[in-house]
Amino acid sequence: MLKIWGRANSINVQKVLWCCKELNLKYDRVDAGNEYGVTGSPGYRALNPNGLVPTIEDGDFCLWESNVIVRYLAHKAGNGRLCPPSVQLRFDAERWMDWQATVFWPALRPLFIQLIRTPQDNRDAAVTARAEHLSLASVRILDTHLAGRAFLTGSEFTMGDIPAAVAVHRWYELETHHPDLPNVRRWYEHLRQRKPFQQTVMIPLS
Ligand SMILES: N[C@@H](CCC(=O)N[C@@H](CS)C(=O)NCC(=O)O)C(=O)O
Repeated sequence: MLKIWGRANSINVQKVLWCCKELNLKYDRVDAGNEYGVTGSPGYRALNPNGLVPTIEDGDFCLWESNVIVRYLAHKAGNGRLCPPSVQLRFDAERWMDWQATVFWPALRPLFIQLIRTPQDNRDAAVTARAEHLSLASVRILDTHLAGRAFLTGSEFTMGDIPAAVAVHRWYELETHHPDLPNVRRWYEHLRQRKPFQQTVMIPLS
């Protein structure tokens, strides 16, 4: 059976868990990372030299990098769901996955670290303000793109929605200014109705 290493509260693990639930893939998840440790052990480092989560083992095959794991599972088990058969739609989805990893999450992560992981007295107002500004700029990009589209690549839910949506969930959960962004809100509210999203992403931030 597919083995997933990583704590369930990690944004990057959640992408993989959500994808598995969408595809009805069974898996064994092993807690690893932060308070669970494990990731520093020689055995884990042999699987993932970064010492980060998630990592998967699919039989003899080991893979890390959350968005690549989502791509792999969608391609392998999706039968055209999640990973679109159309080359252009597929790379459209991949573009949003890379954008989440290289633009949106680097903007939002400092805000998450400040507001969730840093005691109030130790917070840095300048870091928070900059992260609020940059995060909102990313969410506005999504809002503009989602005008007239149900999902990021068009009418179908794909793997391209997964990374952006886990980050948008965090943005809405954080105590920050949430201006009215009707297209993002509609897309997010739809995703909140999906059971796999409820089961894997809609848990308290920690
Ligand atoms: N680019 C990597 C980043 C992985 C990453 O930063 N994982 C975080 C959790 S979200 C981690 O392992 N943090 C240290 C820990 O949990 O011990 C991916 O997308 O998989």
